[in-house]
Amino acid sequence: MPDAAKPLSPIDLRSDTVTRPTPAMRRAMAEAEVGDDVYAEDPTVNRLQARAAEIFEREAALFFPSGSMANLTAIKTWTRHGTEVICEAQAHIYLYEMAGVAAIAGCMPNTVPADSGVLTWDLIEPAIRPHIYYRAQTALIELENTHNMHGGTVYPPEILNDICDHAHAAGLPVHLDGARIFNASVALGRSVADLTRKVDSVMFCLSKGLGAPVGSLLAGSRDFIDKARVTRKLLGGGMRQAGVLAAAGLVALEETPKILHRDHENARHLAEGLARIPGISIDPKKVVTNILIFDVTGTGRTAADVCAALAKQNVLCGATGKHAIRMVTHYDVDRAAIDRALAIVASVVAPH
Ligand code: TLP
Repeated sequence: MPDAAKPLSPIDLRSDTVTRPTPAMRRAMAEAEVGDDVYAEDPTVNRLQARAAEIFEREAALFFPSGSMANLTAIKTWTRHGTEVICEAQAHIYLYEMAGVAAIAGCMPNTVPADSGVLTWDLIEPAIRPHIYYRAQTALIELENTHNMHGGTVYPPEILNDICDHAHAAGLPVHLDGARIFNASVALGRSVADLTRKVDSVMFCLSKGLGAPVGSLLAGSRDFIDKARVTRKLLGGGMRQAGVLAAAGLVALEETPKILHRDHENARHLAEGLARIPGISIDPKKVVTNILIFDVTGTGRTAADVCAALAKQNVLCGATGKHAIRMVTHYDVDRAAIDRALAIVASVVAPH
């Protein structure tokens, strides 16, 4: 078939979760040494956990099948039924984790809206419940870095550290949903250990921009991780020969952070192109990592309608509001594909 007639593969900007494992990851999976991880005998899982603990400069880390299970495990380990968890109003744990905070951990989310998703102590403090026996008690503060639904925004480290200092003085632990903490690290030019030093536990995903097929880790003190292992088993997350997954995770952890900057450059380029299309509004300066959310009100169409029209042209993305669309860059979408996507968006939203 001549090239021109070959259908182009979809440009999948729905999420960085769509990345396929690289040949190096697949090789590592095929060759992985394995054992039963419920007995803590899988050498590859143990290696991944030790390496994650080392990178985050923590005593221990624990491997999970998903970020949602790792967040839920942390929340359930830090809290008791009938207590409250403070989080940002568009936090992933609040919007996209099946109300697990309430349904399984038995906690009430106490949500606090923040510009760009970045909470400050001034916003958090009034949400802390007074120590009165007839009030549900605040048990945990949860933060998200980068913040997904605010367009991949990054916490200024001094703000995050200040929240932790005040929380600790108030006797409260802080859990960080760092699904994309490596993106924050690349955007700020600071190590993940540095950015997460003061939080009591941190979750990060191998299966987002880092490109592994499966897996997230929870890192913290030895005592906390020992307790989290019990919670993980309670949730059904004890895995057996999980080394085949951890092997890909190790490759992702060592190799992909070095190239994440390309995703950020592509996201900024995409945002700049979108900002030039009549009817679309986005501030490219606010796009600092690999997620962008733009508004299509000016096109006179809904986000769902624009996404459906784009899908017909092989550009995949998702509506996050009536007029809001999210696109996420990752290593399976290169600059040429971004330029192709921009041309298609321009033609789809152009008045007929
Ligand atoms: N996010 C997914 C969707 O669920 C929205 C995505 O496509 O971005 N924390 C954050 C900040 C996340 O963005 C996600 C996944 C998770 C946790 C959960 O991770 P998984 O999907 O592994 O359970």
